[in-house]
Amino acid sequence: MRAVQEKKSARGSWFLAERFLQGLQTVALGRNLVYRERVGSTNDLARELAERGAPEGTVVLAEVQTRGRGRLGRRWRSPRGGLWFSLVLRPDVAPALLSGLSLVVACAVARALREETGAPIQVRWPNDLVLHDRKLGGILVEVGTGWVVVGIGINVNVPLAKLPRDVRETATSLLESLGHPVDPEALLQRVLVELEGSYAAYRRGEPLRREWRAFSSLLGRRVQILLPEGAFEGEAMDIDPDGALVVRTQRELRRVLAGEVKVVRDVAGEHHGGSGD
Ligand code: BT5
Repeated sequence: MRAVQEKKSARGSWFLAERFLQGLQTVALGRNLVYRERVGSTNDLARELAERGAPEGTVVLAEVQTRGRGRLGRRWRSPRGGLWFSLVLRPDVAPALLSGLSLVVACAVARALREETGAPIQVRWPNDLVLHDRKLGGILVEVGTGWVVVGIGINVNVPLAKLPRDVRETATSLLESLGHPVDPEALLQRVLVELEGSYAAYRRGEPLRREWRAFSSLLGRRVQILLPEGAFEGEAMDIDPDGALVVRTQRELRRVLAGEVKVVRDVAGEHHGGSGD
């Protein structure tokens, strides 16, 4: 990949729209690009634009978010050095299929990051990008009438010292893991290309389960599932065609469509291959 050179604008930004668009190899994703050096949340701005008719594929990119959001109103820390962006999509798929969208996106991003860096990035069901079990990024899917906004946050050149202590304990960045900075512009171009391909396959209804399993950081491991109604433990067995996590407890197999997962410890001596759809 391209090395990081001194490609800085007057304000110290790494992003130059003209150069970015010239090197972008997508048909639609990112062709309409809204860049802000600083914004509350790219998801909020993308939602506003989606409501006002922004075309599918619109990307909202910011260098710093002051009110970055995670799921369930949690905060997403977004200092300079990360890739913080949102896509406006208008998928014409059955609402039931939308639950799989964050996995589709997470796998496409993981694939792009692997190709660009060679690092063994995985997806921790349902929406985390992880590297050696530490959180490298997250996906936030928000659904409105006639639009879906997909927010993607990746700790690219973020020094861990820029994250608060509690986040630092479980997070990582490419800078921290690889020991050198990565060109965010080339990374974003690659992510958009991979996303465009996966999104097209998803819209055609193609099975993407093989990839979900191959990228999963959870299969074969002992996990704790946290649900609003309580927690339970079991072994993560599979991801089903709808994108639900299948967990074997002592008594039964349970399908989990949404929730929080923690790895408890590895199940010794068991191997679960990721074959078949
Ligand atoms: C997510 O939420 O992982 C979704 C994050 C989506 C962020 C993108 S950035 C562009 C777009 N605009 C937005 O406003 N959001 C999207 P969740 O699974 O709820 O995880 C949130 C938790 O991750 C927090 O409670 C922290 O513990 C942790 N966290 C916060 N900032 C982090 C960071 N930079 N790196 C790693 N972990 C972080």
